[in-house]
Amino acid sequence: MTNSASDFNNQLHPLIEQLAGIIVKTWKEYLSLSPYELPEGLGYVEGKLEGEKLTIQNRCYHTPQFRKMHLELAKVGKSLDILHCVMFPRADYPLPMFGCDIVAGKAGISAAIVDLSPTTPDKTLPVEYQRELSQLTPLAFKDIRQLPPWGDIFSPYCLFIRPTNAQEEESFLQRVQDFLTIHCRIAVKSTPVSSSEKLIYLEGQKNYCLQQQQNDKTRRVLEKAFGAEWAEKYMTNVLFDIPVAANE
Ligand code: 18B
Repeated sequence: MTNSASDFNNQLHPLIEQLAGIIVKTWKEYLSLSPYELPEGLGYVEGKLEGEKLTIQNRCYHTPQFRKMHLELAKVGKSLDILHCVMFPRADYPLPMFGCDIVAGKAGISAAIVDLSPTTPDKTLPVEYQRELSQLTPLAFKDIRQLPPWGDIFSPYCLFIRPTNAQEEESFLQRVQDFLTIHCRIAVKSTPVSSSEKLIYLEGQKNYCLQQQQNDKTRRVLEKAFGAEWAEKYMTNVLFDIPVAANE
């Protein structure tokens, strides 16, 4: 993939293009990136969803602090553009999960979500994160969306909206940039925990992935284009693969 997914024949929704650019730029600014190889054949994929072509492009890195940083851009014909991004910390770093999803349909963006989600058993964010996040300027959005039941993994700082105008789209971009910058700054200064404590964070990440795997809306899009078996494999191996202690 090139810098802002410009090798897609058709352009993606402008907010997705912009956010993809911001994510990669911020990663490069703060972190020391190495390429991460996705499972064979899953870097670029094409399928057919109800007669429309589904194209998926993945961009993936790892760093000393992060096992896998995944940015995915998907396009379903002319009707649906999706940005998906997750940063999986190495389990011996006591860090939350950064996650972001934008779903843009014909009528505009229906879902824009960003969070730094806890990986501790008490489901609270580390104090440095709470301090930084609580100092961000409060933003007003008209259409705040309700999280599904599996969304109990998200923090109180989770933002889940349907932007109602250009100003709100801009505010959402700003908030993702804020979350990402806070996360990268704290991550590069953090130090690894003991091997027994690591198991706790591993469990937290496992719970995050198992809950995200329950997102039927994501699954349905993938199933229609590629079939149930492929969708299951993609959700559990690429989107939300559960980390294994030995690989960390
Ligand atoms: N997701 N999303 O990433 N999802 O991956 N997404 C939808 O308006 C895809 C993440 C999240 O209300 C929708 O309702 C596809 C991450 C939540 O039940 C569609 C891919 C997070 C909802 C897709 C993808 C996340 C949601 C319906 C792979 C958060 C609402 C759009 C490229 C950190 C779920 C709508 C609900 C919705 C599809 C959240 C179509 C295919 C990382 C909470």
